[in-house]
Amino acid sequence: MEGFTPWPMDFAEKYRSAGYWIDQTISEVMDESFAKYASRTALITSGGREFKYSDLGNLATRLALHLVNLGLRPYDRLILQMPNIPEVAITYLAALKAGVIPIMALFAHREAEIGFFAELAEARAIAVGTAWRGFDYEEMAANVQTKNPQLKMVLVAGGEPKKGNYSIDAMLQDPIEKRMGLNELPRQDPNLPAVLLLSGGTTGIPKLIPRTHNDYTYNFLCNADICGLNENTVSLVAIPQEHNFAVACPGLKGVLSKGGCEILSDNPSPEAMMELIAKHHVTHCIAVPTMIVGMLNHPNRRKYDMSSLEVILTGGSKLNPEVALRIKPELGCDVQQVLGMAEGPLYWTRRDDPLEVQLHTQGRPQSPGDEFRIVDPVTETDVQQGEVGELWCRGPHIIRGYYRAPDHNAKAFTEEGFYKSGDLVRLHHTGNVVVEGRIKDCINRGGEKISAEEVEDHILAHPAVANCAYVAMPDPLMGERACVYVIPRHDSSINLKTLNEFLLQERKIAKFKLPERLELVDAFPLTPVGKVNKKALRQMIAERVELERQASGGKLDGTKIR
Ligand code: OOB
Repeated sequence: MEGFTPWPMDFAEKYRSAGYWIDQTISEVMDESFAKYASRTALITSGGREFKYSDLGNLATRLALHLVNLGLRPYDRLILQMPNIPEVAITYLAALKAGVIPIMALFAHREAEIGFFAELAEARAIAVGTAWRGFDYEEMAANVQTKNPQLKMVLVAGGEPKKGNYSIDAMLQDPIEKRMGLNELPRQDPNLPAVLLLSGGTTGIPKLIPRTHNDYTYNFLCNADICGLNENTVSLVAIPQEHNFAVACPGLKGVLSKGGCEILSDNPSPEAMMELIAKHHVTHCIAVPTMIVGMLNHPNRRKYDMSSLEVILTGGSKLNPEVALRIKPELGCDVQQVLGMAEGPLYWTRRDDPLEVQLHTQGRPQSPGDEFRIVDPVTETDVQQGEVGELWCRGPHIIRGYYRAPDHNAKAFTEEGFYKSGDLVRLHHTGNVVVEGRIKDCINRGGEKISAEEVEDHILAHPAVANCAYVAMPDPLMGERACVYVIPRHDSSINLKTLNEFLLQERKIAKFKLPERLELVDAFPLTPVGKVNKKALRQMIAERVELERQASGGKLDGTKIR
C-alpha cells in the first residue's frame, strides 16, 4: 500500500518465527470468537442495547457486504467518527471485513480535523452518528465533501439520514447476505495496514498511523493476556471507542478475543461510570487518570457497590502516585498502568508486581520482542542507568513509519527503525520506566493530546494576533490544560472569549483544543538560538497558577471538565 512503511524482511521473519505475527487478519481472529462464544453476551451499551457474539458477528458481516455493495474496495479509507453507540463497534468490525481501512477519528473532531484526514488519506467514505449533543455531523460531512470530491459516501447511524446519505440502521436490517455470498468479501494480506490511528503525540500537524493485521492482532492478544482477560471479564469503556486504548489495548478486540463482555458507555462522568460498574458487575475498567480522580473524589461514591471491580487499567497521561495510592483502599481494586502510544509502544505494570512498581512506574514492554533505549536527545547516546532521556522503541507492534509522511518519518525514526517517542523517561531500578516529561511540543489534557503547532497555526490566523505560543499549564484534575501567550497586533484587542469564538466558528477546530487561559505579553522569552522558550513560558504560567491557588486558599481545584 502506497504511503506505508513495512518492517524490513529480517524483522518480519523474526517476529513471525517467534510467534508474534500469526498471519491472520483481525477479522479472522474475531470470527473465531464469534463462533466460539456465539451465545455469550459480547456488548452491552449504557443505553441498554445488548448483543450476543453471534449477533455482533452477523451484523458485522452484513454491513461489510453492504460496504462492498456500495462500491468500497480494499484499502479504500473510511473515516469512522461516532459516539459510543454499538454501531461504532459494528462499523469498525465491518470495515475490517470489507478490507476498508477505518480512520479512527474522535466524535469531538470538527471540520478542521476531519477535513485534514479526508484530504491526507483521500478518504472515500465517512461514517458518522446523526446529530449528537447538538452538533450536526452530516452537515459537517457535507462541508468536508465540498473540498474533497473523492469523499463520495456519508454513512449515518442512529437515525434517519439526510437525502443522499446512506443509513447504517437500514443496512443492518437488510439481509444482504441472502443476495451476496461471503466470497464477495476480499482476501486480505495480514502484512498490510488494517487501520489508520491518529497520532496525538507528535509535533506539528497530526499524523495517521498505519497498523497492520499482524502487528495490531499481536497488540490486542498480548494485552488481553497481560490484563488477565477471560470469559468472565466485564470491561467498561467510557473513553471514545475509536481510541487505540479502547479498541486494542486490550480494548474491545482484546475482550472479544477472550469471550468477555464490553460495557460501552457514552457518558464518561465518574458517577455514570460507577453506576455501570455496580449494575453490570464490571471487573475491568478502562480509565484515564482524570476519571479515577473523579471517582475517588465523588461525594456519592459509597452509594455504589463496586466490589466486582478487579482492576482499573489506566494510561494516556501520568497517574499521580498519591492518586495511585488511594485506589486499593478506597475503590477496592488493583491498578495496572500503561504507557501507551498509538504508534504501538505499550509498557504495562503487571498485577503481580511489587506495590512500588504498580504505583510508581508506568511499566515495562508488553512483549519480549520489544526493544527500547533511553537516550540523550541531543547526543543521541544512551544515558546512564537511572538518568532521564528520550524513550526510543522498536518491536513487533511498533510502526516503522507514519502514513504518507516521508519527511517527518526521517526525523521520527532512527535508521535502525527505532521510534523516537518524544517522551522523557527514566529507568527504575526494577527495569520499569517512569515518565518524567516530554520533548514533543504537545499538551496532554486529561489523556487527550493536542499538538501545539497545529493550534498555534489556527490562532495566528486571527487578525489581532501578531504571535502566539500555546503551552501546558498544570491542573489538578486534567493534569494539564492549554494556556496561550499572545503578542497582540498594534491597536488590536483580543481576549480568550473572542479568540475561542474565532477558533470554533471560523477555524472549526475541536473544542478540547481551545486554550483555557490567555496571557497578553509584549515579547516571548527566547532560547539561546532565538526560538520561543516554551519551557520558560510553562514555568511562568505554572508559578502564576500556583500563586493564584495559594491566594484562593487552595480552592482553585480546576474541577470543571469541558
Ligand atoms: C495513549 O496513546 P496516544 O497515542 O493518544 O498518546 C501517547 C502519548 C505518550 O507518548 C505519552 O506522552 C502519553 O501519551 N502517555 C502517558 C501515559 N500513557 C500515554 N504519559 C504518562 N503516563 C502514561 N501512563 O495515550 C494510549 C495508547 C494506548 C493505551 C493507553 C494510552
